[in-house]
Amino acid sequence: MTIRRAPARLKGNRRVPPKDYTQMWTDLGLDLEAHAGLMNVLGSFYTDIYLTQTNRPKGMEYLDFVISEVHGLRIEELLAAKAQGRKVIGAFCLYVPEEILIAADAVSVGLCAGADIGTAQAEQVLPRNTCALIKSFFGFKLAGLCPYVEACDFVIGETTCDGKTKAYEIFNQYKETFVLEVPHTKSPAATKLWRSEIGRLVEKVETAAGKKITAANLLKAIETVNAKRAVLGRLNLLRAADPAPISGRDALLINQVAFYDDPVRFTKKIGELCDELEARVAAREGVAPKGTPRVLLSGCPMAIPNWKVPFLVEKNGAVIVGEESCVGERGTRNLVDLTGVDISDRDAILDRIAERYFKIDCAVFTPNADRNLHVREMSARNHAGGVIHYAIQFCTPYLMEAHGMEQTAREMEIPLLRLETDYSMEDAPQLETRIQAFLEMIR
Ligand code: BJ8
Repeated sequence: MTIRRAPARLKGNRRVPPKDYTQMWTDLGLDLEAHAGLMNVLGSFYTDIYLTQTNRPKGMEYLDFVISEVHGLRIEELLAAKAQGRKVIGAFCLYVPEEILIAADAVSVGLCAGADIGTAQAEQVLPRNTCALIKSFFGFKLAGLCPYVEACDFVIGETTCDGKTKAYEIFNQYKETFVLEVPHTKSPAATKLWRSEIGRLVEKVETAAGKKITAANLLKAIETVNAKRAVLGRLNLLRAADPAPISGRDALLINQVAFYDDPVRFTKKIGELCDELEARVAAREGVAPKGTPRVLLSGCPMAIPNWKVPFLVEKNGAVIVGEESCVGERGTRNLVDLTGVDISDRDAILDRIAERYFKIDCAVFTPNADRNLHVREMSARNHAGGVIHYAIQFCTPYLMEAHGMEQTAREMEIPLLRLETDYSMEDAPQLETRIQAFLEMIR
């Protein structure tokens, strides 16, 4: 995405003007006109939502830079990796273990999309009452808008919600899609099935990458991904401070970029940002005054550039202090724990990877009490005065779980606001009115 008022690119310490990637996008088969339209819309969106914030941490300049090059430099990096014989593998869900892809020296990229551009094309294939997230990734492919999908050698889908499960059958006609079977309970039989699916994924990745996934490679990959999750965990803890050292918008952006960026570079940069935030906390500095109403977001993932609700919340004088979401703590809590494992035993290491991923509390599971527990923990830890439950329209699993979340919020004696929306901006005024009324309750 080339953003309006894009920061210059950095080469060493030198700033160089933005580069022209037209040839690369043409070679990838993008629809240049549609893509330019997307970049313009996203550019002004980013400027309005992000660059107008005041008192942002300096470390966010790295994120501005990454976003300014998200369809440029990062794609060049992926193509360079491919030129060296590495595979680029895309995924749409948290249940796909990055460690397995990285252990095969592949590059792992997150592919969910958060814009309603391409919806018309998606609706020619999918029912209209499909959730916006599915229509978005589908529409991006059909409209020739996503260089990530085009750069991928293949993508990995999963049997989570019905919409995604069925959409991948069709998506496979446009891009090779390997589907991982995710059970919907955590019974002993389901746990066994999940472990066997991890084995099937290992075989698929090994064959595609032409590389054996060894115990040693897995250990190195686990170290990389654990470090990335640990730094995001550190960021989440720092948000307990009042005044909050970073906005929810910026924290969300960091979590979004975590799906695209090189993991080692990302970890280093976010570590530096956390150092800065620690100094802010010590100096009692923040992005909003002490005592600003604090909100926890809980629900469906918010993929780039789905920033509508966080923007409306913070624009109206609150600060978001946590995301109980796949683009947030649901995706980053729990490291792969190798305690007591024979580190030369590949199967034992894979067991631990399977265990870590099976702890994820997506609403497609039943029962799913852990999610309520996590909302309690996060609200208490980061001192949220209220919870906003965010569900994408037509997302049955999260819409259903809103009921239990209301009960949890009642037990915590904090208010909860249920929002159901899509990726369009049409409902922004109504959402804003409801958010304003909600914030009055927690001031
Ligand atoms: S682990 S939340 S990334 S499945 S919003 S497509 S659930 S109808 S994105 Fe998800 Fe994996 Fe679960 Fe996370 Fe379906 Fe709902 Fe749409 Fe969704």
